[in-house]
Amino acid sequence: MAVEDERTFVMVKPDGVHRGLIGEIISRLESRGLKLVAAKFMQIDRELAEEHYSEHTDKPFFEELISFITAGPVLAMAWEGADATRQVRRMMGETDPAEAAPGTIRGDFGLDLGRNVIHGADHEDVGANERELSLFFEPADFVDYERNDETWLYE
Ligand code: D4T
Repeated sequence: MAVEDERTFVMVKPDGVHRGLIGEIISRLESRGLKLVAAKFMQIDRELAEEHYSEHTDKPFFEELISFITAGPVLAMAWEGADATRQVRRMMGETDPAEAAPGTIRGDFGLDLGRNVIHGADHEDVGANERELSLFFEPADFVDYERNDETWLYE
């Protein structure tokens, strides 16, 4: 069984939570074969938001981004699977929901760049997963188990 488990950080943003999309999003990731290994339903404070989005500090949309991500609860998660980071990004679609392909999460559930429902660590930024996972989780938060269907998910 070639399970090259890669662990990736995913978050349902406040718009996704308020719009009742948590179940839909988890369902898509689960059905794809990814494995949920940590989850935290929480309110992000300003300090964590600024740290999480530190790469955007100087961008004109930074303040709006911070107030949006702290405006309601989020569901922070860690998912594992082969090529997990890139596969989650593909399932999310383009950053701007208006450009995201139908069939992707943003393409099916969003219309506005500032309300794009979901975050996933950037697969082109090699340190992103480690950085973001450690911002939101302690090592003990990750649950080690095998999905019962792994034999049928991976050759
Ligand atoms: P996140 O980080 O939220 O998963 O989005 P992406 O990884 O797909 O995209 P990003 O880091 O470039 O943007 C972060 C966040 O900022 C919002 N945003 C972005 C915005 O409000 N206005 C903008 O012009 C841009 C580029 C949307 C996502």
